[in-house]
Parts: sequence; C-alpha cells; structure tokens
Amino acid sequence: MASSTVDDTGLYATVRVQDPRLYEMLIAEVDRQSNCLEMIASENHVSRAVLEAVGSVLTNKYAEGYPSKRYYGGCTFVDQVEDLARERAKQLFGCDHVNVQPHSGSQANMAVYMAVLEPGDTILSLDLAHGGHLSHGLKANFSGRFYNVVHYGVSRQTETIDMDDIRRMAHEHKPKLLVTGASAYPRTIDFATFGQIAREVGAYHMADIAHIAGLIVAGLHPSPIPHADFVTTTTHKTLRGPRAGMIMCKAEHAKALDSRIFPGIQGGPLMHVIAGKAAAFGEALKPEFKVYQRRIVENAKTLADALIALGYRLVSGGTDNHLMLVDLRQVHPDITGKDAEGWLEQAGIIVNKNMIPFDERKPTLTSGLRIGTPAVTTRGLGPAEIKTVAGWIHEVISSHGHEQTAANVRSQVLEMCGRFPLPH
Ligand code: DSN
Repeated sequence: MASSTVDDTGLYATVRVQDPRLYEMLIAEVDRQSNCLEMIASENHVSRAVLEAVGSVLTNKYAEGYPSKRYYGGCTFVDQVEDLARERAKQLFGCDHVNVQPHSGSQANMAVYMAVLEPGDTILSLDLAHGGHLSHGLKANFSGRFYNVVHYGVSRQTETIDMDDIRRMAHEHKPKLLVTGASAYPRTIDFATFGQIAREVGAYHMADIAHIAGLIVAGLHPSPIPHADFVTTTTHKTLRGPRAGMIMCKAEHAKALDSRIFPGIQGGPLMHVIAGKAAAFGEALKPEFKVYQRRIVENAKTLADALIALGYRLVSGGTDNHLMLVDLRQVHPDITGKDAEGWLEQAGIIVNKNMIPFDERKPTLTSGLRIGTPAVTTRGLGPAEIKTVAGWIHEVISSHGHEQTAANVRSQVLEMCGRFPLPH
C-alpha cells in the first residue's frame, strides 16, 4: 500500500519536528485513510470541526461530576460544552435525558446493566454469532461473566429476527433486561414489538443503536426512544462523531444512570471528546445530514444488488440499512472471510471478515464479509462508483489474491480516492 512519509500541508507540523518517528506513523495513517476505500460498516471519516474539537485543549481538563456539580474548579467552559452536547443530543433523538460521558459503547452498556441489574440477573440478547455485540453477553466479556445471559438468534429460514421466537423466549426465561440492537444485522429492528414483549414479562428494555444512530436521526430506521427504558449508542459510526459512547433514558432512570457512569464506572469525562460530540451533533442537526444518511442507504442497496447480480448470497437476501453480510460460500466455497479481507486490503478496499449466522467456520476465519457504506458515502461515492467497487470486490476475490489483479484494482482505487478526497 502506498505510504508517504512527509506531508506538505503542514499537518502535524509540531509532531514532525519533535517526534519524527510518531509523525511517520500518523502520516502513514492519513495516507492510508485518504487512499483506501473504507468499507468497515462501523467506521467513518469525521469532519475537520470534529477533529479540531477532539484535538483541543479540553484534553487538559479534569471535570469529574456533571455540569454545575463538579469535583474540580475551573469547569465553567467545559460545563458549557457538556450542556451543549446534551442539548443537541436531546434535540436529535427526542429523549428525556442523556448522558454524554461514556468513553465507549461498551461502557454505555455496562452503566445501564449496573443501573438495573444485580450480578447473576438474566439478560436476553442477540447472539454475537448472529450479529450481536461482545457487550451483549459474550462469555469472555464482562457482560457474560457477571450476568446470566440467554441469547436469541435469527431464524435459519429467513436469517432475520423472529419476534414470535423472542416472545416465547422472553416468557420462558423471564429476563430482567431485554437487550435489542446489533453490530452485524442488515435488517430493520422492530423496537416497538421488542418494547411490548419487555412490558409483557416485566423486563427493562435497552436498545443499543450504535450502528444505526444516524439512520434513526434521519428517520430512515424506526426510533426505539418511545419503546425502550435505555438507548445506548456509540457516536462514531453512522452518527459520524468522535470515537465514544452515549446513553439516553427515560426521566425516571436519569439519576441512577448518571451515578453508574460517574462515580460507578468512570472517573473524569473526556471533555475534548465531549466537545467532538457537540460538534458532530451540531452537524447532525443540519438538513444535509439527512441527505447524507439517505445516500448511505441508497449506496448500500446498490452494493447489495450489484453483489447479488454477481452471484453472491447476502444474509437475509439484502439490506435495509447501511451494511450487508456476504456469504462467500455460494460463489467461493473454498475462500474464507479472512482470505477475502486480506486480498481486498491489498487492493485498497477495507472490510472485515464476519461470522454469518450458523457459520461452520471459526470467528478467526469466518465464511462472511461485513461491508458498509457510511465512510465511502462521506467521501462522496454514489451509486455509479459503488457498482464499480462491487465489480472490483468480485474481481479481487475471484482471483484468489492474485497479486497483479490486486495491483490493477489498487491503482483504480487510488484514482477514485483522488476524485473523492476526504473532508479533512
Ligand atoms: N466493533 C464494533 C463494530 O465493528 O461493529 C462494534 O462495537
């Protein structure tokens, strides 16, 4: 992969002088992001405003507590920043209460668990192998170690979530918390029915919307806000903010939730990252953000249709959102997700291997690829370019990692990246 060691725009100029070794690494990553097509469904390219906020002097400030109730002096301006982020988040999602301090999505989820559960209580959630998330109860994760986790999966026939099955499991296992949301699920999630089922069995309902938060803001996916006690999200995927988390909840849970984030599991909030959230939420409130989200979905559908036309089988037959799961076995029974991920990287197309439901291969190999369109849509690719990219994906995978094929595609990817520069 091409990599420059010097940047002539003055980017990171101080690091360049003071720490040339680190500078080379930073510039190589700038170069990689600029010259590759980023199709990992959970990644995006933030605006320069978000980058500046995250790189601001707010990183110097301790602010344990909440606005106007801090344990440190000198918090006047960080209080304003946190209030701004909270105000904008409430406006975006229409929630009663928001906590913008979680450092990550996992910590957002942990705080909710600690707000309503005792160790050993039962959680009902989507299996990671069927599109769930580590923090929804994987055995090796804190969530699987501290709680009694029962997983639902997708139906073998439709590869979608079967609400009758969820209802049956909820009545059988009587969870204290029903967790909804996913990190690799290409279809619309029926939060209203999940909320109804939670009420039937007296469970709390937590919706983790990390992947689809931007789509929800734009009205392209139903919002869980009216149907869930807690809604957690990361802020860096379709929402296109800094790498971090956030929790929204009904007013009655606000006090318990805030005290679980601080002092429960975190100390000082990352005020520079909260400033980045405020900047990103300001951008998401603008009409252009809805247009951007529509383009993400349009690009995902275009990519899904193009891959299907090339013979690929997509889990559940397609996508309703920003991502798809490609089952490689149909066209290439001998090729693993790991092979395909590596070969595509050589060609400058970045995706991740992913289990498909009922996968017989292990998670380090997999039979699938997860592909998403949020980042390439940010740089401006539209349906015409996406169809070309589908052809390149097929060409590279079908060549079984043939070096010259990857190099040919790589040069075309470079040319396309040149025509669609990053926003910073
Ligand atoms: N690891 C993230 C993803 O790629 O979906 C979820 O946290």
